[in-house]
Amino acid sequence: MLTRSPYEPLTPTTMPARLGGLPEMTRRLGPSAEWRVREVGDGNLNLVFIVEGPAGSLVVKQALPYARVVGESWPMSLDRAYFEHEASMRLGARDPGRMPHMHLFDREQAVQIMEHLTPHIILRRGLIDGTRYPMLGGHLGRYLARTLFRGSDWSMETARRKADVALFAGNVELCGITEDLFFTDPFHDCVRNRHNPLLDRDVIELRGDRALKLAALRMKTRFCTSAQTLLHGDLHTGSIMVSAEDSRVIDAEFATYGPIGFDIGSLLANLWMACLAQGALRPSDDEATSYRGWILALAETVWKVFVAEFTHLWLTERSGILGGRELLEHQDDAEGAALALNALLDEIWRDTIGFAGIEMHRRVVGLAHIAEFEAIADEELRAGCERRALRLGRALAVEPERFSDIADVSALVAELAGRDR
Ligand code: SR1
Ligand code: MG
Repeated sequence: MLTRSPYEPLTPTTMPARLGGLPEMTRRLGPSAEWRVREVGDGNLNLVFIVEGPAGSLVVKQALPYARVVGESWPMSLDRAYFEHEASMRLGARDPGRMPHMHLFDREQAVQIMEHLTPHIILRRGLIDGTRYPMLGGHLGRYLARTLFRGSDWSMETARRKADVALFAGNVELCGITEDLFFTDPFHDCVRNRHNPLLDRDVIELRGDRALKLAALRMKTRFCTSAQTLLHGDLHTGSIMVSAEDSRVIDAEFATYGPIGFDIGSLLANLWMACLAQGALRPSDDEATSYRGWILALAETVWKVFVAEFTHLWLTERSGILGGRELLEHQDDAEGAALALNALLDEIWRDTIGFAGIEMHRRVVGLAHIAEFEAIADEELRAGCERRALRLGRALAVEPERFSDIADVSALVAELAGRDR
C-alpha cells in the first residue's frame, strides 16, 4: 500500500510526501526531497508523471475515476489499472523486453510505478516528425506474433486459459468502451462523436451506408464472440514508444480476450492513416512520397514478420488445447498441418483488414481522433486526408476480397495519398 488513506489522485506537489517512503522509489531516484515531478499524460484516460531524482528517473501512472478526455461527467472504474497491470505482466512475459519494466503496483491507489523509457518518444509523434526507425517493423511483427500466439488456445492449456478468460472478463468497462467507440458510435448520430465540419456531407452519407454498417456489425460480432487470445486491446501508434534501437508497447488497460486480427488491424490502420497525413505534414511532395514509402514498407514488414514468427511458433510451440498434433503431424500429415495453418492465417488477415477499416472510421468521425490529422491546421487539407481515410477504411471493411495481400493495401494507400495536394 502506498498510503493507508482511500484513493486520491497524485499531484507533483503531493508525490514526494506520499511516495517518498517507498524503497522502490528512493532506491532508484534518491531522497524524495530532491525529486522533480512533471505530469506529462497526454492520453485520454490517466495521469502520467515523470519523477526525476539524483540517482535516476521513473514513471508513475495513476488511473483517474473518470475519463480524462471528457472529464468527471464520464465516471470510470479505477480497476482498469489492475487489468492493465495483469495484462502487462502476461504480454511482457510472452515477448520479453517489449513492455516497460514494472517496479510496483498498488491497486487501492490505481498506481503503477515503472521504468522511465528514455530517450524514447511516442511513435505517433515520430511519424508526425518524419523519423525512421529501422528496427521497428521486426520488433512489432515479433511482438504481435508472440503475444497473440502465446495467449491463445494453440499455446495455453485448458485450466490456465479458462481462469484467464474469466479474469479478463472482469474488464467490462473498458471492453464496453471499445464495443461502443469502435463499432457503434461512428455509424450513428451519437453525442460522443465529433468531426471536422467540412466532412458534414460525408458523415451523412456514411450513416446511410448500409453495406458499411453491416460490415461494422460483422466486425463487432468477431470482436465480441471470437475470444482467440489475450489482446493488448488498444494497439495504436500512441501505445508504442520508440528510440533509434528500441521499441516498447505501453498502455494495455483495454486488454480483453478477442480475435488475433484486432491488435494487428488497429496498428496497421494507424500506420496507414499516418501515410495519408504525410502530404500535409512534410514540407515538400518529394519528402511526403519518400516518407510515405517508408511507412508503407514498415506496415508490410510488421505483417510479414508477424506471419513468419507466428508460423514458426505454430509449428514449434503448438502444445495447447488446439495443438492438434494427434490428428496431423503424429499421423505424418505435414500437408494437413500446412492447410490448417494457412486457413488460420487467412482468417487473421481478413479480420486484420476488417478491424483496420473500422479503426479508420472511429478516428475520423468518433470520439478519439489521431494527432497526425489533428496536427494539420488547414481545415481543407485536413478534411482531404480524413476523407481519404474514410475511403480506405470503407474499402477495407466492406470489400475485403479486394485485398488478398498487404501489397494490395499499400497500392491503394499510395494511390489515395497521391491525390494529396
Ligand atoms: C474514453 S477512451 C477513448 C479512447 O482512448 C483510448 O486510447 C482508446 O483508444 C479509447 O477508445
Ligand atoms: Mg492508451
